[in-house]
Amino acid sequence: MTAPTRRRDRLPRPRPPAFSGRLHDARTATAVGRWLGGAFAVCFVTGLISHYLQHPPSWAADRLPVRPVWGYALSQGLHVGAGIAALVLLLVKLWAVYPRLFVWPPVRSVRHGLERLSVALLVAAAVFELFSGLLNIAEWYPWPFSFVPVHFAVAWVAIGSVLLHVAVKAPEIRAHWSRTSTGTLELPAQDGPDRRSLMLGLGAAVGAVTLTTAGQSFTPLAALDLLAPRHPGYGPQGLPVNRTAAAAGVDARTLGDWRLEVRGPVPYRLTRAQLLALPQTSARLPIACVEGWSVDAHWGGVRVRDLLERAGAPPGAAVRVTSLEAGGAYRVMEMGGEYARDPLTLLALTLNGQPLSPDHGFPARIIAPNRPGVLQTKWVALLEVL
Ligand SMILES: Nc1nc2c(c(=O)[nH]1)N[C@H]1C(S)=C(S)[C@@H](COP(=O)(O)O)O[C@H]1N2
Ligand SMILES: [Mo]
Repeated sequence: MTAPTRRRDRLPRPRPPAFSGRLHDARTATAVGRWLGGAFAVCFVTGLISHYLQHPPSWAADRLPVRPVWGYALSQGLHVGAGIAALVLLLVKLWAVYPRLFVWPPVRSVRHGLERLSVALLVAAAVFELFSGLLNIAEWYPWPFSFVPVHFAVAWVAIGSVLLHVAVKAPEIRAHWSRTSTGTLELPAQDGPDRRSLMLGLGAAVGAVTLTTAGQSFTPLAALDLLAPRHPGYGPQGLPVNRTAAAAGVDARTLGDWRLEVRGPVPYRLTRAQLLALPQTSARLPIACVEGWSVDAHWGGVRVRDLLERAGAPPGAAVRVTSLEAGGAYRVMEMGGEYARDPLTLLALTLNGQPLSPDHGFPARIIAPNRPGVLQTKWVALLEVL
């Protein structure tokens, strides 16, 4: 038997890892990076849509687009879908470029140092955006800050550092964009079976996570919806619920003898029976949650514009809606004139032909076209003409 000490003597001395594998080259980084960049662009644009529909600047508040009715459902489905695909793409991209983390010396010049710093910022912002978004769709908030403003702020850091990265890497991206170009800057860039397998594997992984999650907002794929936290058909009356009546503290005691109160030039109050006696409208509209699930449903109730007119509101007036709920971020909601006067914007009393269940907002809730789910206020107590 050889003594362990002697064996160690014969081994070569450890050297820093040498990465000569072709898959860690600029061609792979470009091939994966452009998909990742595309996914980030989709996330950023749809994120802005979501933000400005929820927090419009005052000049736009009365002019938000109310059609197509499914616009927000599509936008939010793309946001979450592209984010989930980007998780896979980001992991492969980081794997492709990680040898660069070991370059020696770590900083060669001021320019090189700045470039590495910008990459560190890019990676940190991208990882934060994708993982915080993933935990948000799972409704898990293991952090001390409020998700929405931080996710929104870091999105600007992420998109800014993506643009900077693309600008800095433009020569390499150009050289390696097409499969046939030979990379003059680094390793030869012809594709071999290895890179093709990597890209095929990546495509298959992205396809698999997309197919098994898209069903939460794209109902034709509901049967494949295995990995998404939501399933379109699960929940009371066939519709998911984010905040239950119990969680919102709405029960028989809070309801008491409920009446809808409408404040305006001619204030009034109506019982549910009186509301049901008014002209009823039905509409097929989606609930499109910011967490990426959407479900179409048949809603029945009274047009908000009829209720506002009865209160003597001028045409096109905006309205503030307050829920019975005692607290919570979605207790009070404002609705611009474009929504308030839309014939499809309802104070809904029924869902799929049945009275609203407590979890869907009994006795009455708001449903409006092309609007984020967070603004579809449940357990409505008060409408105020603004
Ligand atoms: N008062 C009140 N309304 C609310 C909420 C809430 O927390 N409180 N949650 C909103 C959110 S985030 C969504 S997605 C929809 C979901 O409606 P549903 O539970 O009927 O599916 O209700 C919205 N209305
Ligand atoms: Mo939501």
